[in-house]
Amino acid sequence: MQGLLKPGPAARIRSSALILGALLACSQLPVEEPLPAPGEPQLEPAPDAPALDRPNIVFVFTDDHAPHAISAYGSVLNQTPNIDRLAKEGMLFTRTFCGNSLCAPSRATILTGKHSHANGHIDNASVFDGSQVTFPKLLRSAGYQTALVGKWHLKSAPTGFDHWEVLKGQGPYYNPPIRRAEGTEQIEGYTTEILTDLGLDWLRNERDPDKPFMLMLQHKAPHRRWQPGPRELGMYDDVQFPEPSTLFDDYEGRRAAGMQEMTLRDHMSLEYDLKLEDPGGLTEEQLAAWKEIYDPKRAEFEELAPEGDDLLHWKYQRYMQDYLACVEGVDHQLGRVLDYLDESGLAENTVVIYSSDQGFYLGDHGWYDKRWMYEESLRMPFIVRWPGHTPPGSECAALTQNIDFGPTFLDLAGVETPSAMHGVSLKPLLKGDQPADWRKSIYYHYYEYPAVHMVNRHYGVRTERYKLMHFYQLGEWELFDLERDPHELTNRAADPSYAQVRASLEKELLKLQEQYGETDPEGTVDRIYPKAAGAR
Ligand SMILES: [Ca+2]
Repeated sequence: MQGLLKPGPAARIRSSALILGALLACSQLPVEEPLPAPGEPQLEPAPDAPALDRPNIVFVFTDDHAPHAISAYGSVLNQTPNIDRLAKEGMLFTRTFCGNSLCAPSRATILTGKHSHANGHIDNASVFDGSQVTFPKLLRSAGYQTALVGKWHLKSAPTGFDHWEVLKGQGPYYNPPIRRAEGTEQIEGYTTEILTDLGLDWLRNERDPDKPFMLMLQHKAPHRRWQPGPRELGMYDDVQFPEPSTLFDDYEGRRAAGMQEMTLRDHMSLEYDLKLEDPGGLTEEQLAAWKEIYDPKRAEFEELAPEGDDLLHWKYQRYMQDYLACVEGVDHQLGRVLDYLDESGLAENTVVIYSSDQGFYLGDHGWYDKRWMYEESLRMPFIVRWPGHTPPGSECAALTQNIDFGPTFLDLAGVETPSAMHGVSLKPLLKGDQPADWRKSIYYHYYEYPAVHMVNRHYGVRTERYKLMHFYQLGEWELFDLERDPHELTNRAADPSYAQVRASLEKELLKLQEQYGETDPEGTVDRIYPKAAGAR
């Protein structure tokens, strides 16, 4: 079944006028009024806002996929041909950052266009307040069909979607229970492939072809515990990966960094993370395929019995084999989505985005996981293909954040962004124009402490060149000159030659906290969890 009409040359010439018309029409929508709950009839698009000219949006979103494991971002570890294809045909953002490097908070920020303290979802223990204004709700009110497939992770039932089917919690890599409004169904197979099947099935068979659509296809992979699919099992077994230069970091001058519990050396589990034990939940057939690959690895480990630095070298290689095989699964499945868009004729009027909720440590600083404002976990991959608009193969280095995703999707649909959202539309950037008054810094705040991995709470500011972080529970400041010290190994906070830089960054940080309304940053946790204050 054909979806949206493929506009011919004449239609394309008219499209900008129609988009403007749609924008004017939609800008009159009273966005603060109650929005339809799931299942309720949605508003019809205004008569002068022809649905066929508004672009569809396909948001392919993964979990914990660091940009430095994407070849378009210069990975020295792996190839990601399908993500690279998107970059070749669209725009790759080199400075897109999360505001709080954690799974659920990043998702809540994307939905609401607000930093964590304002949407209330400051950590993974939070329950998302689904009554908030979100970009899917606004798109739905403007006549878009909205669908969510995959990892949700926000505990409360999804709101703002015509169609949703999500993993329960984190979801497993194999045989996932899929939660829908009408109940839960377990589907046999590999989760990355199943979610893609479900997303494609909705595109092919379930949506209304007369309306524009927005699909969020959100994978579990490559989240911990990194279980490759049948197609990718063992694919990197003969590869020796280059180690990051900071694998043996001693955290000198960075007290908080020395206090965490997320090193490959001491905290990555041989049994759970590196599969010296078989994972549960596999069918007989899946387990047989698994054991064929992993039993020899176990035998090799027992024979080598590595210790000390040798064990760290061994762990890094095993970690990368599994993590990158999960990435390969994601990349392969993205290829299926891109192929379908081509075959169906939808590609021409569909904006495709590839992103992930935050970056990740791939042995950098000796770590796995995320949470820190250091570069590897602060960065998000963000690649956008908007046919006829994004210059193919282009790069954008403007400072951008996950608060901007929602406003951008709204703008693409001609819907006005509510002023309460912190983010701004990236549409001018997508067309190759950077406004002269574009932001000069981004804000960050991580709250989940004490908790797994024991990363202290911190907030901070990053400009194009510098980063200032405040670990306020420790009274510690860190300042990095990213131009001279891209791996953030030398803390300049107390360096007199950086005193002026620090003063200016402190001022910028205060400015951002005022702008975003986090005027009591050290009290945010107590405000959001008044009863648990002190216990968290
Ligand atoms: Ca994540």
